[in-house]
Amino acid sequence: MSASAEPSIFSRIVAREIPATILAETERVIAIADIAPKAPVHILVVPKTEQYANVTELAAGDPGLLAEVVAVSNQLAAEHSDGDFRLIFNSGPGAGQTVFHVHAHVLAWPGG
Ligand code: IU
Repeated sequence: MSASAEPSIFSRIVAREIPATILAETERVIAIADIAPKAPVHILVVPKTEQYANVTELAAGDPGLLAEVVAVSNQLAAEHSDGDFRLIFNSGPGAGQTVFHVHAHVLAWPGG
């Protein structure tokens, strides 16, 4: 858990405490449809641990887990679009980060 006492929104989704459209799940990662999509395909790929607030912490603390996030993102872009995708990690409130449990935004535009 992060410094805050409450589990993050994503931890609550992992625990099935609140609903989400789950598109993929591994032992360490979950992927959900973003509730406010910014592209025709907008998927969040989230490490199940909320130990890392942002991608810099994740890269430093568990590079293998970051690699798994990228691999799952690639697989989902192939399944839900044509394989091309944009991968975004908002890092910090000034960059638009609102959930401080690291997550990748996979954005894709099927058919270009
Ligand atoms: P951000 O990078 O921290 O701003 O991304 C948070 C994302 O989580 C944002 O795109 C929201 O639409 C999305 N989201 C969600 O999919 N389900 C939720 O219950 C909540 C936020 I709260």
